[in-house]
Amino acid sequence: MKFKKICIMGLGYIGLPTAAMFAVNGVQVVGVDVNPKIIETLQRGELHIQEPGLRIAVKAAVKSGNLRVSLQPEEADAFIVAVPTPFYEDKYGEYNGRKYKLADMRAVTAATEAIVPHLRAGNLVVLESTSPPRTTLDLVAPILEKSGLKAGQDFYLAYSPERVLPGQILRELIENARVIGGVTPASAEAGRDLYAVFVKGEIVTTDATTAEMVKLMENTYRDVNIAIANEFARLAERFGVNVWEAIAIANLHPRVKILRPGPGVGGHCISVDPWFFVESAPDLASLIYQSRQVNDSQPHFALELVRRAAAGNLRGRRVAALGLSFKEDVDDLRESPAVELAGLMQREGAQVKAFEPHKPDAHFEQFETVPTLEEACNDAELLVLLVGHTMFKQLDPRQVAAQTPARIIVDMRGVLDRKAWQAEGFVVFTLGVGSAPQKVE
Ligand code: SAJ
Repeated sequence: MKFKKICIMGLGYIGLPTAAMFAVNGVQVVGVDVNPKIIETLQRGELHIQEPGLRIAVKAAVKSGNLRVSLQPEEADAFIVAVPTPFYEDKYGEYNGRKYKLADMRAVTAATEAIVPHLRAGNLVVLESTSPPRTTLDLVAPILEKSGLKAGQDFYLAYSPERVLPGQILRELIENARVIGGVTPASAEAGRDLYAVFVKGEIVTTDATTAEMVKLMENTYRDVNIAIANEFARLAERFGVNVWEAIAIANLHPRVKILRPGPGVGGHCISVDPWFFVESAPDLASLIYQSRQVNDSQPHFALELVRRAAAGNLRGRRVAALGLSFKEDVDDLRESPAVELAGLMQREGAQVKAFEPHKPDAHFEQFETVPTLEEACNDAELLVLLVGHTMFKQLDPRQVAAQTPARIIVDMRGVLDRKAWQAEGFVVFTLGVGSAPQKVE
């Protein structure tokens, strides 16, 4: 199948780069978003999100004459839905005393409904948003069929999850393997033809529900793996062991790959997607539920380490919080455990000054933010490294010692060279590093 014109619903971290990719590869793209501010920003030639290489890609797409943005969809050969699927802040499900989060599918519903008046026989519709299993069949298909056309017969319908890593979206969009699940084999094939326009990685076709499950399984696997790393960190502290050393040695085993402990799991994928399984089958997903509990409670475990570093009491202590994003080298602060921990420290009575190098103008109600490292550190008593940004990994302890009166540093990411910092007079507390003596008494 050949696609001359497509409509992409949702111009966020996935929709916008995808729109740019199609446009620079010769497809006419109408990028649609319901937020007028986003449309205005893009029309001015500016971006509302930061992602390496995205500015250049969008510029090239606009210059090619193939990318237009609009508040409304219009007739096209294919429609891609790439809108957010967060969970409700105020609604929960419950199973056997376990409270679980519920997916908010309103954006998917609204975007799909907006397509209906423009849907024509022979069109392809692809859902990309991460969704609970069976969403394509049970939610999207019935809405689209209000057009009078039948999914799989009159139009093609497929699910193809985005699986790109924030910070590397453009490269991964092109190079990653892509899975396309059709409600019929012909729908999957139509999806393959569409994405083959720019995807260089392998394109695997399957059915829609399998593709939905694949996406959730990938992120759930990672969440469970990080949960066990976090539990190992807790155990290591109890036993007086350095978890980083222990994990590095365990990972030398050819069939072991333990991920990294940290102050918690954030972002809008790994900390969200496992809930889609729990919500869809709470009676079966108990390990997944338990892992979510471990990772969600990790900021509190990390707070305990800061408390210890402050000799048991944070009240009145001046704390420099280094990094706020949900992970290293990105500017995304959504669902960030660093933000949560900074808030927890402030709530414990500390005077927190937080610095996020990738968003120096970030603002929060719960604690103070400052635009430079110097301002965060110049009167601090405690430095707490929350995010393993390259910039922080490269800090020279001697230079930092000259900029701050603090001589205590807490490393939540296991990225600082403990000996080098100790040599400059710092007392170093690292998450997952126990202090119990390791010799026979
Ligand atoms: N984290 C750890 N320890 C680790 C790895 C990560 O604590 O060893 C934390 C990070 O600090 C962060 C969170 O987990 O707070 C998530 O970070 P991430 O790098 O694991 O994942 P995301 O959310 O940036 O992107 C993931 C990716 N999924 C997988 O690697 C299986 C990406 O490929 C997906 O496209 C993305 O989710 C998504 O959109 O679903």
